Amino acid sequence: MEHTYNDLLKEIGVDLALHDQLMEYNTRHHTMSYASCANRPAAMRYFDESFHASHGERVAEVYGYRKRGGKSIGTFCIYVPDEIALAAEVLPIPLCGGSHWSVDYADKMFPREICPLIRSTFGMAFSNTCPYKKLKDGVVGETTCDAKKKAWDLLKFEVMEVPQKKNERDRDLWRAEVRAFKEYVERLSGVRVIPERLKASIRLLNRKRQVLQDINTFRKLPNPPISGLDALLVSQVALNQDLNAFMDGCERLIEELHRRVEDGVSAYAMEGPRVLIAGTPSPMGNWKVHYAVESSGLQIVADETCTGIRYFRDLVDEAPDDLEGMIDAIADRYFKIDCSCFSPNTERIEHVKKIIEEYAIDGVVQNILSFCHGYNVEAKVIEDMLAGLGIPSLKIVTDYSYEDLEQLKVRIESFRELLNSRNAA
Ligand code: BJ8
Repeated sequence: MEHTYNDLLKEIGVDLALHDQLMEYNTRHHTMSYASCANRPAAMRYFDESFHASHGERVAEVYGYRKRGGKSIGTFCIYVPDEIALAAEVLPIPLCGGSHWSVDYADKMFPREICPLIRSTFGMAFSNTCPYKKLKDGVVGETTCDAKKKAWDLLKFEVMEVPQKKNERDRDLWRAEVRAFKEYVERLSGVRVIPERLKASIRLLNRKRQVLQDINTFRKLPNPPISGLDALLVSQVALNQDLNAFMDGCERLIEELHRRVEDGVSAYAMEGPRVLIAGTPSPMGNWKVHYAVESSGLQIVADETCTGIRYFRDLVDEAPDDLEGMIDAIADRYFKIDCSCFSPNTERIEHVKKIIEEYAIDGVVQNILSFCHGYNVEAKVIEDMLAGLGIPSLKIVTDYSYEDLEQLKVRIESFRELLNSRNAA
């Protein structure tokens, strides 16, 4: 384990001994998961390094930014509009945890019967192993699932109200919330959001999403040059690293993927059924289900999650030039996100159908985090829709621990056999 940043981590209140344990745990699972990949692009090195840098070099960058007077906020959900934060010179830091190592530390405040994403995130904060704990000037939660909503109450965070339906009056409420968020970040930094700055941040984040779309387009090919595990790592890194460095890393990857396609190089050693992962996100540290699926001979060619298509599918309309028009365009883009907290969530069904067609999906694995009632209940709607299309699906409800890995693999292998027999017929 590298100790280059220990002085800094200590200065910002990180418990070094526990932090070493956390990093040892995460590194072990990262190594195990990615050692299973047959043929990784060389350009993935940047993303592997970024996994470590998120607890070292990136921390130093954020620290330096704040030392120079910059402001930052912690966030937990892709509903928080980064464009507006950046236009007010506030750096958003997504804080969702994906490691099983920290979940028990959440007992200090939270019941055990809630989603591991929430427990892992706050377990890191309570054990003083989250390096960003003291590197922020505010925290913004959102009214998505019940567990998150109530967590924000306990912790007294700033909260954006995400409506639960998608009618016109809900859109108006959301537009008002986005305007309130603008005022919040302006107050925090003392920097007014002006049209020029907002336009620039809209373009920057559209470019970031476009780059992610470009990478994922390669996954539509019959022999994908990038695996599902690698595509997941790219999405995880997207949430933490410096934007320009991230996009440079993606450009290098795209160039290599083009070369691989020309040379007929696949990321997979053998052919296998093409699957879509649908459901809850897999933040940094959580590679379990992707590892179980791909090491069982399936190819994950798309992720219908917030660490996948849900994050980069929609761009902000760049046509408006006036401030109000731009804010509405941003609000409308985020309002298209099809989280299971919406009722009804018909857009999600249509989106899944579209992915199945575009990515030539043979089967769907619904990956649901334990105690995520929204995605778990909605899984039945997805399953019924898939049955109507003749697409087999497998629902996995699991947490971050690796205890059930072998059981998962047994279920996934029989799912692979089912898909293989259908493909052979
Ligand atoms: S837009 S999926 S990032 S809320 S998995 S904490 S929903 S109990 S993470 Fe999410 Fe925003 Fe929705 Fe995406 Fe709750 Fe479910 Fe846990 Fe979740």
